[in-house]
Amino acid sequence: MNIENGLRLALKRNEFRLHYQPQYSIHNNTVIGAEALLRWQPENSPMIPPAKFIPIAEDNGLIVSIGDWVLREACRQNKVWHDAGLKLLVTVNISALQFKRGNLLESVQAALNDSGLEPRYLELELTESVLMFDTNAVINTIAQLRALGVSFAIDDFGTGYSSLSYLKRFAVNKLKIDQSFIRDLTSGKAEDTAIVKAILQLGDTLGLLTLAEGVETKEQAEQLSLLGCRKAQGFYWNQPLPADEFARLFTPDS
Ligand code: G
Ligand code: G
Ligand code: MN
Ligand code: NA
Repeated sequence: MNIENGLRLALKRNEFRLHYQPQYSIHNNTVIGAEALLRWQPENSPMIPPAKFIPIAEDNGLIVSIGDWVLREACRQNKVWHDAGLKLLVTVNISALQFKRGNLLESVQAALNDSGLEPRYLELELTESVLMFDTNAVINTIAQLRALGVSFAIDDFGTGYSSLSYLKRFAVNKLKIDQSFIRDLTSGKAEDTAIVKAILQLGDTLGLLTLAEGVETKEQAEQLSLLGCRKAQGFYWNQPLPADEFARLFTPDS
């Protein structure tokens, strides 16, 4: 079966899973959140990575119903963690088509209502592709969801074309510094340090939170801390983990 046909059946067959990458407060090394990352495990075949199937789902429109499932599952799981005393933010990646074709406001409201998760524990990650079209519709949807208490992050910040103008138009809460800037932070190249500093300062000035993505080494984490960056995620701490492994981070001896 090809990927497209398989994708059509995958929701019905319950073949999607979410993995969760912990997000840390750097200065005290505590987990403050979890980025939900979609995984597809077709029966009797190897896992298909998101880079292989998300672009196809975006092309054929399936990302709208898959995205609804992701929202519901992330909220459901986070409510379970909350009820167990783990009060974390869960962050969910949103595709442009979910704004365009789906009704994101209704989808998010349904996921929150049905799970019982408080809206302030859900954050939506938007990329430039979302922010690039139908500005007014996106601005309105963001405003309505913000009014509910849901927060927004710009993903992969610093890549793409006109990120700075977005900050004026879209009422987001957080900038996720793209991993490409973190990679060379400790290699002695002045440029990446300067860019990371500039993004952190921009966040401070505009009252936006900042989080560094793709931290892979202790040196990078320390350097970020010195630069005043307070939040981060990356392989240095953890890969994206299945929900049960994620929860075990908090009860290491079980
Ligand atoms: O873990 P990684 O290989 O998980 O993810 C690869 C890419 O797929 C990333 O760009 C990530 O943002 C995207 N991605 C992962 N999960 C989702 C999802 O639920 N929805 C959308 N739209 N993109 C996702
Ligand atoms: O596009 P987005 O930022 O949502 O995608 C996150 C992607 O980055 C996922 O594929 C995730 O697995 C990957 N990722 C997370 N931490 C690291 C890291 O430290 N290094 C690298 N190379 N990739 C990472
Ligand atoms: Mn992301
Ligand atoms: Na990113």
